[in-house]
Amino acid sequence: MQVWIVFLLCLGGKALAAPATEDEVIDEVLEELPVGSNPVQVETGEFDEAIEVEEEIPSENPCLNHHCKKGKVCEVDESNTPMCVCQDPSTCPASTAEFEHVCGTDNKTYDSSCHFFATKCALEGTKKGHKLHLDYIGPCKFIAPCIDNELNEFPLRMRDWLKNVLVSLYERDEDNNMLSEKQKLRVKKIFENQKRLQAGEHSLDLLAHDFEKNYNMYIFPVHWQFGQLDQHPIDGYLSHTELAPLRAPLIPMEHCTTRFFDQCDTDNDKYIALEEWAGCFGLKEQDVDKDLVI
Ligand SMILES: [Ca+2]
Ligand SMILES: [Ca+2]
Repeated sequence: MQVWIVFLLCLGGKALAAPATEDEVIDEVLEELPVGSNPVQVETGEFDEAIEVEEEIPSENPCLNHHCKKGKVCEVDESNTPMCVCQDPSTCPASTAEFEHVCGTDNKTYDSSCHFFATKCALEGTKKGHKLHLDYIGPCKFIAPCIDNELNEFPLRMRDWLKNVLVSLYERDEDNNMLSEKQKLRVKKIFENQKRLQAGEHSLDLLAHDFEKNYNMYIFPVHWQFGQLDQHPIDGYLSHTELAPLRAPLIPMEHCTTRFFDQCDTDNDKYIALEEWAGCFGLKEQDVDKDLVI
């Protein structure tokens, strides 16, 4: 989660920018997204702490330690066994501001992501439910069509942005351990490179030129981002849900987002494989390296 917060804070930059005032707002909303945190980690953490107190305070509610995915809540059956059932949308807290609304792929505005996931859960097993995804954060609005020229510009800015996000993570990451030692070494090389294009607004020509000249600098950031998203499960493919933390806040600001990620999926199987992802960002086939993702 922390990574994502920092990641989105970087959205405050010029390229791929969110208005500064929206940054915190997006962070808050993003916490509600299904794939921003790793439930396995959360459960492990809770378990560690529970070891000492377990005998003194026996858990009477079996739901206390029973994790349900977004849109579901825990209930116990007659034999006191916990199970996850669809949440009634009317039990979701009412939104207090417009930024809490989300737009579904059905082009309907939902009051909050809680309302969205509860609605999706009720449609589970149906074709409609299968097709319904959280499209973006904020109420549904008109998004201008992305024309070919704009589509070509998108990866240029996005790639530069990924590199800058990673460098700023490295700069701030003295004790946070958001990057592994191995990752730090890789980013250190980028950080210390005198020829590095500093974060800021650059012309598309300059970005294109830098990519050509300093191509190697971009290889790791593109892989790193893939690894950040490929979490549920870690299988070398990004589902729509896995892509959501990146896609959902970006769409209202960058109208080419949807088209860009759609065309990444070259074999049209609804998943973006590492090879497809790397190709989308202009990496050469021989530079796709699964080991860089971990
Ligand atoms: Ca995956
Ligand atoms: Ca694919």
